[in-house]
Amino acid sequence: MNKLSAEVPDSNDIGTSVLEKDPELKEPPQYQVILINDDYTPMEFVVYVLQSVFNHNHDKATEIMMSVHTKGKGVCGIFSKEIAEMMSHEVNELSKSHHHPLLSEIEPLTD
Ligand code: TYC
Repeated sequence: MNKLSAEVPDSNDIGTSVLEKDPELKEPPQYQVILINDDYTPMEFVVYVLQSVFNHNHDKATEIMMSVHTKGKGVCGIFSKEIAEMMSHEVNELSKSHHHPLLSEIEPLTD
């Protein structure tokens, strides 16, 4: 096979990427961990959770907390399904152990 022909796709390859052809080569699905607003959890506790669970710095944690506070929901991070489930569970348990109603959930990321 010469150099040129190697660069020309077969006719049945046109319009089909490698990722579309073989499901085993697809990127794993990603999940968003969503924080939900409530009227009772102290703002500082939400900032603490965002720093300790998601490793956000104080400024970023405050920005996410204020966005959730004003909009009702917000994204804390994007992970594989297993990691997102673990992070969300950690938030919910931490919140429960401090007797706050703060809740998170996971949502598949659609692109
Ligand atoms: N709304 C809460 C308050 O006014 C703060 C808060 C922010 C609670 C984000 C939950 O996910 C949350 N104290």
